[in-house]
Amino acid sequence: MGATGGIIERYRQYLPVTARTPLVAMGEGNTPMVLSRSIGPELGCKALYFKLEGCNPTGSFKDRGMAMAIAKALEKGAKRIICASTGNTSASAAAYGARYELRCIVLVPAGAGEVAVGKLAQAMAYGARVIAVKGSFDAALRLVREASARLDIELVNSVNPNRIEGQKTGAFEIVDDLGDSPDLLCIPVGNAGNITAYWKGFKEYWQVAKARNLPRMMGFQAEGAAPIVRGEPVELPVTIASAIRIGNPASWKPALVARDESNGMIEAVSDDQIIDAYLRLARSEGVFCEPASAASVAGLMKLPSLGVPLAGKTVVCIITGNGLKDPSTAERRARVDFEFVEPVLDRVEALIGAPVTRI
Ligand code: AN7
Repeated sequence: MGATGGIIERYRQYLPVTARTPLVAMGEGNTPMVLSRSIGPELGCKALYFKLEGCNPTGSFKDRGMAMAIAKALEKGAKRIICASTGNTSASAAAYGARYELRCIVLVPAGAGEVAVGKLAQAMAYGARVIAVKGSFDAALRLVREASARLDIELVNSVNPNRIEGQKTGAFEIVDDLGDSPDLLCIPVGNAGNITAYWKGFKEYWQVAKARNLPRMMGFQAEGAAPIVRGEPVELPVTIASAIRIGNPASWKPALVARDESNGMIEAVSDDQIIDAYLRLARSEGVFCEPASAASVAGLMKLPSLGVPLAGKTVVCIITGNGLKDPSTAERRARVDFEFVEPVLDRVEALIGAPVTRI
């Protein structure tokens, strides 16, 4: 693999790669599987892993699918790309657009707090044209679907099948690392592209006997933005996890297929449960993710109460995005005040000199 090798080169035999497909890459994929030291043992899991998708080049899992979508866009000679986004898709599209000289247009919901500041800053730094739609993500997605059909602009949302193709490589990596599928895969669900992609990946590896088993797909939506759980679109979705504040997921049907074929479930977690999991991940595992990503762990911690046994199970939680994307949530929710001190050793010692009794 080249120095910037990524998922296309590594998994090209499983991807829609032709002799004319450029090997788009900037180091996406091959993300760490970190063994849980606290939450997994407490739940009685045989092993719980966090797959750190925040280690991708723009800080989220979107880079896997974006690399593939950009490669196919270049192959067919596209000059412009467009997407709607709650933040991470726009950051990823903007980065690959910049690197491969595609003009990038992103439509984001305009309301305050709709998109985390780190993601907007990224998209703007990469030089994307950022247009704030006075409406929801769902309205923005409807607009870009219509605009890309009418204008000559490549749509790079996950309704583009190449996005799903790229993102399924996350499942391949898990099986390559573990030697088989886990018993359970826990994943946040927003527009539902990623749960669709992972299920496709697990099934494809199983079909070629790279895996003996298939996981149960456990998807989690935020309570105030849980259309799949409720069985109807949510007009005004609300949740602190802005990445998954989506009321009418584009991949609704394939997500139901993933759930049902795998004997899985799609359930809701409250914002309090998301924040508890978010802080627990940071404080007991050293994993700083964005709130939407913590929905996978919040969901896992809820499974015993839903009657799903975890004892002896191998579980993977997809940690979809880096915590630095959304610093204001940590600032507001961590509720830890600074302590101030005079620049004098005695004063510092008075604060921190007591022996440590527990770590
Ligand atoms: C961190 O960027 O939809 O269910 O426009 O950023 O595949 O949508 C982001 C989604 C989970 C949900 N975790 O994945 C967007 C966008 C993070 C995310 C999801 C998103 P899907």
